[in-house]
Amino acid sequence: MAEVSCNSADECTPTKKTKTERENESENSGSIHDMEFCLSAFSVKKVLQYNCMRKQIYIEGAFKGHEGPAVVLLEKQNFPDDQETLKELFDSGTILHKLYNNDIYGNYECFPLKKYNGINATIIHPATAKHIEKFRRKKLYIVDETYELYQKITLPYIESNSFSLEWVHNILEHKAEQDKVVYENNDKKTGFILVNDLKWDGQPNTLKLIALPFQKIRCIRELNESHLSLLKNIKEAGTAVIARKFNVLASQLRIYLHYQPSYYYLHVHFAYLMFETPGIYVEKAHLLSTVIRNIELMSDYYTKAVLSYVVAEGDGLYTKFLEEGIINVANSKNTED
Ligand code: G7M
Repeated sequence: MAEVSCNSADECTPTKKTKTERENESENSGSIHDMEFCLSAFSVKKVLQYNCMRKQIYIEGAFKGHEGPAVVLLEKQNFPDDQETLKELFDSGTILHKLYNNDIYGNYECFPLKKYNGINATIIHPATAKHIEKFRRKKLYIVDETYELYQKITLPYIESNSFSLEWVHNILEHKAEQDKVVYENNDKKTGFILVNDLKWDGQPNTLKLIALPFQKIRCIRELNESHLSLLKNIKEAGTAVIARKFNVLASQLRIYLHYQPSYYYLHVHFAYLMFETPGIYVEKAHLLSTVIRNIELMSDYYTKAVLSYVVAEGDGLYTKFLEEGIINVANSKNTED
């Protein structure tokens, strides 16, 4: 991609030139990616999402002279961690401004060399309404689901709206991803397949696998004493094979189930403990060891427990809980618009 550097709209020759060329034409309807442009042509309409943990901002706006909305995602880059590059980061060209100090603690603002100041920019243009909706930060609501609510609202909803489980059946029936299978035990009651998670890039520090049982169970709400041997086998055989093949100890693994999951075919996640993968929050992840212990203490634990989870504004389950008055937004103050 050609580098376009400009400090102000006036300095931005590539855009001016293309604009001049088009002066007698109607506003351009093609994508900006087909020509040179600079960010000063972007006017901000709305911040769709701001994530301070990931250091990301999603902005909706438009490029002057280009038809249609655009979405710009800006994301701060990771720090280099190899010795050679770090040497350059601590270079005399790096500017340090002291903000304050107290005793042995000092707070500084630091401006590294330009090449370490980069921001990743993803630009979608022309963006569709679907893109804008996808990136718009939705309001989240906690639902404390009792077993009665599960039967009345959640179960009918998931029975009619779930994602297809074709990919799960393909793995269990050896029709797909066989090269990604790490372990298989085909006992009907306690057997399972351990397979690389679709999202795993194969790097040891992001290790992520999933165990798919041969027994068909929808989700943790259905678990009881009869499933203990299966759950224990998944834990023991899964950790043993991961230690053998990937040299990761059982004590370095986060082993959990999701409620609500994306796919209603019970599966167990095995992820490297130091990898903070999405979906490990308290309102979603249930540690396998806790699930096993809960059932040992009370066989029908999961038909008695309140399971809390998050629904996002506009989701199918959100709408159902709203209709039933379980989520009440009547007096909610809009804090983000
Ligand atoms: O949120 P939930 O617990 O349902 O997570 C499902 C997991 O299955 C995610 O971690 C996905 O990355 C993973 N996954 C989804 N699909 C469609 C596939 C697939 O086709 N193959 C494999 N190996 N993993 C998948």
